Amino acid sequence: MKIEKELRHALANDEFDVHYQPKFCLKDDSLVGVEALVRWENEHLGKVGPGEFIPIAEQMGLIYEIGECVFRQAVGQCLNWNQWLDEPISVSVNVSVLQLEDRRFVGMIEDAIQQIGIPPELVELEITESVAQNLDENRITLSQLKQIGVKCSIDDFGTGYSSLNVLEQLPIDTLKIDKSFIDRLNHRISQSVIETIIHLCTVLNLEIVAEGIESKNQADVLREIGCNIGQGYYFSKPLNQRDMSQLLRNYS
Ligand code: G
Ligand code: G
Ligand code: NA
Repeated sequence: MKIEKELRHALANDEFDVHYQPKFCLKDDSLVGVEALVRWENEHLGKVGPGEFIPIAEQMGLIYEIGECVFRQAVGQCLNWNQWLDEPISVSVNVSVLQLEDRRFVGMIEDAIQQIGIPPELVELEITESVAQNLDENRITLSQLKQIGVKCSIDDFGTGYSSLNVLEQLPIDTLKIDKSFIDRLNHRISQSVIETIIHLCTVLNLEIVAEGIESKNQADVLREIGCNIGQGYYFSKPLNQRDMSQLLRNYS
């Protein structure tokens, strides 16, 4: 009950912040992009993680507005970084399927990108596999987003109930392999599963991002089997805006 009560005023009180976790090219260790992750700090509740409050915001019908706030903040910040970086970096923003299925969503993304003035190809939307539950409708929405020029990725791939056919049936650009696969990389069979996914993505012309890399060994194995991009605590945990700016300064 308490979270509900505080959540209702959190947007108006400007209580949401965005942290950023960098993504690296596994071949040359360059920083290629950042994933935006919402953070909430409330004066009565303290810090509440997105795993806890996002499902409640979804139930309360607040996720659309919170998502727009996070999107504008993250995309604006990414443009700012790109104005002084030598090599462009992309920003990816997590999107709940409920946001995607809101009829205002595509228009909001288009307006925000135009108003902020970021090249749309630097923006990616991360959507979970549950997007496949409403395949026909969501395929149309993803096509409209593609028209705008933003990229779309399937997040936490391999954890949901979708089958491989979503990969060919949805107009997506990137597949993010879930941490649970990376955790089991030292097992021969798990490694074969990832190799097969990578092979499939190559055929389908999809970029691959490995999530939750925690050791050098995992990064080495992934590089060897052809995964190009990775993120995880081995490289960096999510950082607040100031620390992310500092990290970028050290890289440029
Ligand atoms: O950052 P953390 O590990 O606490 O994130 C927990 C979960 O919350 C992750 O699955 C992540 O994708 C999700 N999440 C983080 N930020 C956002 C956001 O801005 N929007 C949505 N819909 N989910 C988010
Ligand atoms: O579901 P999604 O992939 O969006 O979840 C992202 C969350 O996963 C981030 O909030 C981050 O805190 C967490 N995360 C990122 N990298 C690692 C990692 O290497 N190990 C663990 N345990 N969690 C991670
Ligand atoms: Na994500």
